[in-house]
Amino acid sequence: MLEEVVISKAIIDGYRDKLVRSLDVDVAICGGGPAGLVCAETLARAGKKVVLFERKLCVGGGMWGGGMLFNEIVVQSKAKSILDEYRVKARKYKPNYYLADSVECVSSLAYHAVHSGAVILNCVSVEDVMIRKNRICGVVINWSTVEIANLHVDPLTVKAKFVVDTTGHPCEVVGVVERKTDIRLRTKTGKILGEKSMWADLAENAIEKHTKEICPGLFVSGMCASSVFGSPRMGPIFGGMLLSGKKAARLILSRLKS
Ligand code: 48F
Repeated sequence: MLEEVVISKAIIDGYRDKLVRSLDVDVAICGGGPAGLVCAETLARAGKKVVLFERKLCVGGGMWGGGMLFNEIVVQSKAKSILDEYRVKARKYKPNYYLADSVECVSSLAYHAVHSGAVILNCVSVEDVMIRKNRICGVVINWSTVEIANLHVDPLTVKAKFVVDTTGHPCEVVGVVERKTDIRLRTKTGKILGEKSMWADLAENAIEKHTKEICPGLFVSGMCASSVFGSPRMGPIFGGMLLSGKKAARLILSRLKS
């Protein structure tokens, strides 16, 4: 016999466990697009305590829609090994151009992130950061439904040794730091430089360089790094996002070691 109340209690207990485990972590990742998912998986696989917050019901960000809803993505040779690592079938289109099914890509990145031990909390938005001694040391979260309904409900707070902004084009977490604090960002002006118009080659080459600690305790990765450093957008080529997620994880792993 199945009892509805037991089903309800199982769900509440299971979620409570994940939430409590996520209150004090090595790394809090804000945004579950391709960069955030790769970063989460790489850190979790290395044994780190990772939580990823995603505003929407589903992770994957801009990857599902490929280019203009044609659900195929392009990845250049440099990042093809990451598709292999996540067991995504990559089809060679021309030298240096691989095609992959965007649904297969998102599903595989998400599966591997959770399977490696990262906690993904969907429908949760990061609305602020926690700061001590001019260092970002956590994030402030709320249900996305509270945000969408514009309800006056106070948030909860998560402590993290490092925070990663992978919120994509709007670079929301860095935006909060810029708006609410005197902390100088490590850009030319100390402020967000803002995304430029399409130039895939330039943008894809720049994104790894711009994946870095933007201010103490806060890293930028993926399209967020491009926006913060004033790089062009690149459209539906995703190698840079995957490589950037890996690089952010590598940098944080070496910081956690030291
Ligand atoms: O936009 P998104 O896919 O970022 P990305 O990983 O990849 C960029 C590409 O998809 C594409 C591109 C490729 O060349 O240009 O745009 O850098 O994923 C960002 C995710 O963050 C979530 C948002 O819903 C999306 O799934 N997000 C944004 N703001 C918040 C957030 C927030 N404040 N709290 C939680 N999640």
